[in-house]
Amino acid sequence: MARAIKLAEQGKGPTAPNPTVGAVLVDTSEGDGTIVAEGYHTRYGALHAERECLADARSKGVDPRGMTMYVTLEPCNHHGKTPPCTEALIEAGVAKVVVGTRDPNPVAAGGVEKLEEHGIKVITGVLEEECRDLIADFLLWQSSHSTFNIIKMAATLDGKIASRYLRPEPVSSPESFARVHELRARVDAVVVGGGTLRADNPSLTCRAPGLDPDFRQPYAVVVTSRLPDNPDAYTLLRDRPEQVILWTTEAAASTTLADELRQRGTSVWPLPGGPRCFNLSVGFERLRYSLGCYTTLIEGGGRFALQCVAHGLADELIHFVCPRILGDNQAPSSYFGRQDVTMEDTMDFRIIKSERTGPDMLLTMRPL
Ligand code: AOF
Ligand code: ZN
Repeated sequence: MARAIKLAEQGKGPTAPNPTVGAVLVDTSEGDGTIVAEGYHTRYGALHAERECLADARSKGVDPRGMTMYVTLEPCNHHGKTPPCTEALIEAGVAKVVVGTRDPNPVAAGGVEKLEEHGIKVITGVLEEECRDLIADFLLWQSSHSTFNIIKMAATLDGKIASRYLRPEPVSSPESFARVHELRARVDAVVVGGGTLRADNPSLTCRAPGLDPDFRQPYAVVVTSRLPDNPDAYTLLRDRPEQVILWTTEAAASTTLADELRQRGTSVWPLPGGPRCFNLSVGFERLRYSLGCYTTLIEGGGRFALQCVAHGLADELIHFVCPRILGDNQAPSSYFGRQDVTMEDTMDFRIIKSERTGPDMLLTMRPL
């Protein structure tokens, strides 16, 4: 199942809003068995993991009859964009199916019962928590149709994301940077606060190697009560104005400056609430409904990130811990903006993955 999860992770991004699913076929005729075929759901509308895995078996001349399939999600039992996976498994003569977690989509569910009716042995709930973590975006989508928002942070050991001079200097290692670009390749929008625009003048593009020729860069969203009156000074607004969305106050959105920015192709969206208390969920909803965004990457700064967490808008935290100490309390922290809080008021997370990226540590977390 762990291997099936690894395979599934490769589909993150292009499968949205479908789940990422992985499957392996195991020949158990000897010992604990060996993996003889693999597959995963590669993109929305494509073959499901089980059918990919069976096709892999066929291409290798492997007969799945009597074998065991491990699949991270309950095989579907419906005619969607593809025919039911249950039918493929029954026809192939698979003897046993091990399922990570049940499908929360009522339309597709029921695969377990269907397989059992056809005499296939089914075991469910293997590495269930990991399999549910794998599809947290799909679970959210099924329950609320909201965007899945990931906060990315890179901070020193003392939690600093820049020096007090706010220069665009790297905090994390080149290996961590490479991971950020992989992340940007699989999200639909990158969201930053106005401070980050002004301090870093970022491009917010994905520059991962080996991008498809038709790769579309994620939209860039900047949240600011002060609209930029010198757009040519900013890489984003100069190079790809039509992919930039400015979230601002209702007052700022109805100025001539806003209209000038719109004439250059940039979108200016008013958000209810004032500066520092924007109703951000209105913006995320509009990203979803107007632009078809499923996943967003929030890339700072610390005040904006805290607002997102405080409003329950952060679904995942990706935090690079860089083994360096700045030691200056005037330098901005990864999360700030609250006052009068005690340890009873912390916002708490669960670490679902920890790994090394060069000299740094990368923690992936979900809100508790
Ligand atoms: C599986 N294996 O690999 C996936 C499943 O429109 P369709 O035909 O692609 O069906 C999408 C639904 O099927 C999706 O909402 C989810 O319930 C299930 N996804 N099921 O057996 C897979 N991706
Ligand atoms: Zn299926």
